[in-house]
Amino acid sequence: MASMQFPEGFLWGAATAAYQIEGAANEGGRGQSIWDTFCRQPGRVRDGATGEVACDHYHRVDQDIALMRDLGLQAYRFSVAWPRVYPFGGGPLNEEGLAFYDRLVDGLLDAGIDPMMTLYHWDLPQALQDRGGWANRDIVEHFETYARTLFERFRGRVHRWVTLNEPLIVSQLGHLAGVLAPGIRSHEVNARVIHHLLLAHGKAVEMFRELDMPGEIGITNANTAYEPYDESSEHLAACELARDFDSRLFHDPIYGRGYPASVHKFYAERGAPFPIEPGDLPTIATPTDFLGVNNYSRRVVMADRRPIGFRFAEPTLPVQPMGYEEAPDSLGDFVRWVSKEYDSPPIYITENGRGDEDGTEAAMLNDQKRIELMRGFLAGLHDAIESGCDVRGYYAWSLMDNFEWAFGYSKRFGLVYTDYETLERKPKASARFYADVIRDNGLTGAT
Ligand code: GCO
Repeated sequence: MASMQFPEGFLWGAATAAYQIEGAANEGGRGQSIWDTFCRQPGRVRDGATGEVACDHYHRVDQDIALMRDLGLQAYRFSVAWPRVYPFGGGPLNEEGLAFYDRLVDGLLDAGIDPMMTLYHWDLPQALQDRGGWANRDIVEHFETYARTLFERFRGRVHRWVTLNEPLIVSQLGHLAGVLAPGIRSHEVNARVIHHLLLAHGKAVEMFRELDMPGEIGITNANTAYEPYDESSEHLAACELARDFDSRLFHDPIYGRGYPASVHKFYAERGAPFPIEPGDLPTIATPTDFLGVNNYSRRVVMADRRPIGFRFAEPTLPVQPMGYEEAPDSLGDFVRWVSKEYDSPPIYITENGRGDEDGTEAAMLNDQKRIELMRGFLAGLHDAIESGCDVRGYYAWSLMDNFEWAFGYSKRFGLVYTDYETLERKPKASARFYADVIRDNGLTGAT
């Protein structure tokens, strides 16, 4: 393979999220989150798994930072558990929770690793859910209080901030399909959730500016690269519709275009219009500094009259344990699409990777399929950058195997293997591959 050098200063990192790795769910003054509740409900999570221990990162933070340093990571994306900071959502602040993140951030800085902090990666305090959660407009104010606390505390130490992780998944899978916490299935609730997520994001960005925070702020969206089944006008139109309901729903409002007309109409027709109040859309469109892009795969889209006007074609590429097509081009393709659609925003790839079905330790450690797919993703990303897309960094999902939400511990996304009995961490073949990528700032013949 020809050598593929990434731009100078390109940032190489890995990502995790609080509920997926921290454990210590009942320690340090942490309150309950909607994920603690969801995991306790029979049948919600595979094998009845919970995040109570997870990777026990809460107790092993120093060791995990040393691991990152050994891999040569330049950056690390993590999320803060809202219920560690405000155990009841609003109300009293838990200093012990903040102290944990002090230790993490200071440890990263000492190790020369750039911290990227995500404010919300799905673990809403249960106390707020009890008052309607994201469907209740009051949540926006609680989110502002929480964001302000973190901005003030970590000002000057954290330079890259992500407001929300994947609001599309929070809404669609949490409030429409009901397969993730809080497990609700309602168009009416979902329309409210979508709007309040976006509004909370916008308010946090406004506050970041008001506080004159040093650094950068953006949002991380979930993305699929959509391809039309063929170039016929009906399939092309169906593909655009899929993009409306998925990509444009959480990008258009942020880039000042309001909600896509097709999605607006869909919810209005179901008696569930977006609860937009005067001033909301400009707040949501407060300019950000970068766009966080998560991408794992693609979908081929066909026209279909029911229910919305499109459906997904049967996979033609090999299918991974997560059900995703093994589609190495999807990352570069999506980056090209989003760059063209929204006038080339600066981008960080905030997640990208591959999940294995749990198996023997030896098989998990020799993760050649992950290496092969990462190589393909990175080659496609390199092409997109060569063609002018402004991509500034890449965070692999994930640093280590962890709690994969409703799949429990049955799927392994880590560069590092987690032994859930001993909690020992062991770098996989992909960790060594990735360490070489970082050292060489790209793919060389050797990697
Ligand atoms: C997401 C979440 C991660 C997942 C990862 C693998 O993108 O869904 O941010 O928490 O673990 O994507 O499915």
